[in-house]
Amino acid sequence: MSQDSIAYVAIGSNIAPFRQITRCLDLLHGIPASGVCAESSWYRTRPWGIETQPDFINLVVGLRTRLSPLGLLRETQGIEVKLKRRRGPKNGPRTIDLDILLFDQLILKESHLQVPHPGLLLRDFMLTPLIEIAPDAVHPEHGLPVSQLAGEIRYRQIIDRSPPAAARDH
Ligand code: PH2
Ligand code: MG
Ligand code: MG
Repeated sequence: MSQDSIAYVAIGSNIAPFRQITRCLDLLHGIPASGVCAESSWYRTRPWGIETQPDFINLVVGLRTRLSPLGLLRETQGIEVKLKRRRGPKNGPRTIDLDILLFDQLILKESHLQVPHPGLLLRDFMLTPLIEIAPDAVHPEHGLPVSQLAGEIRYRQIIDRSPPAAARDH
């Protein structure tokens, strides 16, 4: 299966996050021509952007896929729709948010899809779970493994790292 691509997708939720992320992972396992090959710990994180909203749960999954980047984007957007994501204020509360962080070594600067994700190196809630599951993944714009780029982090939102059961909604 040498034509497979490897993509890393960030997941975030701060509305019933335990339930939403559990359902989201089920749906990610069902994406056609793809398979989940890695899943990070679940991180409890302080909200970035708008601070007066509940804490988030963030994690990153690795996918092996034969889809194109746009094909994968359509699938992740389909999952957001299924999980009743409503477009609210930018950086505001959300039932689910799926962001493609890396797709092989591709660099895409489309208005609707930018890869690597422009926030990847700045936000610990994207970079830290990625380093956990794929320390050797190379960031195509820096030409370095992500494990060597932690010094780029500007926003430190992680409170702790918990097993899924400890992140259960109250
Ligand atoms: N996502 C945002 C805005 N702020 N804060 C945290 N902690 N985690 C997120 O995933 C997040 C955020 C916009 O997508
Ligand atoms: Mg996002
Ligand atoms: Mg998004």
